[in-house]
Amino acid sequence: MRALVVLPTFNEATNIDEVLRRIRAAVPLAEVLVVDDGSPDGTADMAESLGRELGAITVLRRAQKAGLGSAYRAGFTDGLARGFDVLVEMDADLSHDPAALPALLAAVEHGADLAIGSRYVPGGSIPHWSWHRRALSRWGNRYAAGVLGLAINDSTSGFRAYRSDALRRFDLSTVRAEGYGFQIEMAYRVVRNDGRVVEVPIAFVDRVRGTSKMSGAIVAEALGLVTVWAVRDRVLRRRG
Ligand SMILES: Nc1nc2c(ncn2[C@@H]2O[C@H](COP(=O)(O)OP(=O)(O)O)[C@@H](O)[C@H]2O)c(=O)[nH]1
Ligand SMILES: [Mg+2]
Repeated sequence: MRALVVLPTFNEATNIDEVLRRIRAAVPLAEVLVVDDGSPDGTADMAESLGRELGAITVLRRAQKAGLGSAYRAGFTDGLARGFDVLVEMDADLSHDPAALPALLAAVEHGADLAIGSRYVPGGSIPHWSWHRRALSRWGNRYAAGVLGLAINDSTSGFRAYRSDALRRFDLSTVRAEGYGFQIEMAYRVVRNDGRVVEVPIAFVDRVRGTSKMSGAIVAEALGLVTVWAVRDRVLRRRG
């Protein structure tokens, strides 16, 4: 299966070299699409020059920072148009170990429509997190799964592989969320279109270099949207 790894970047100049080399080493046949939102630190130029050295790396340059969800929507639209069979989501900050890519791709090859790199299945872990960060993430996940009726332990994980045909069953441009909400919304759409989700254990490590772009507002967006979807879909079901 032809796979495209979509890598959104904003100011990842300290990580882009290592992450691209490790992706190439882990999955030599996969192509990479870096979606950069005008990083002032020159990430896009570095990615392009690495592309000339390593091959099969393209850079989608967007004018300004427009959010993670919007970067993935643009990257997936491009990957679907170019006919890739599998589209991969991963962070560029090395929190997601490229060595886990073969297991995610194998899960899709064996029939999953969405393979999620999961921290909350046996074998998964988050070695560096404090108990309160862990609790927020764990209970956020339980809340989303509970109200949306999703049998997924880690629907906020951003390390995952989609079968392209599963994404063709709905209109990507109608997916609205940006941060963790985007991950939940995409999983929810796949499930509601009869897609099969498989969770593959991963260890999620904190970034060592560069800074996080996530914020409390993004957590609030996710919780708010999950509640809105749950209420909306309950009302729609009741109306038949
Ligand atoms: N293109 C693009 N990439 C982004 C944006 N926000 C975050 N990213 C990238 O998305 C990935 C995850 O972001 P990060 O800040 O590490 O989030 P965290 O892991 O939840 O703290 C990283 O590769 C970021 O560079 C954005 O607005 N546009
Ligand atoms: Mg990160």
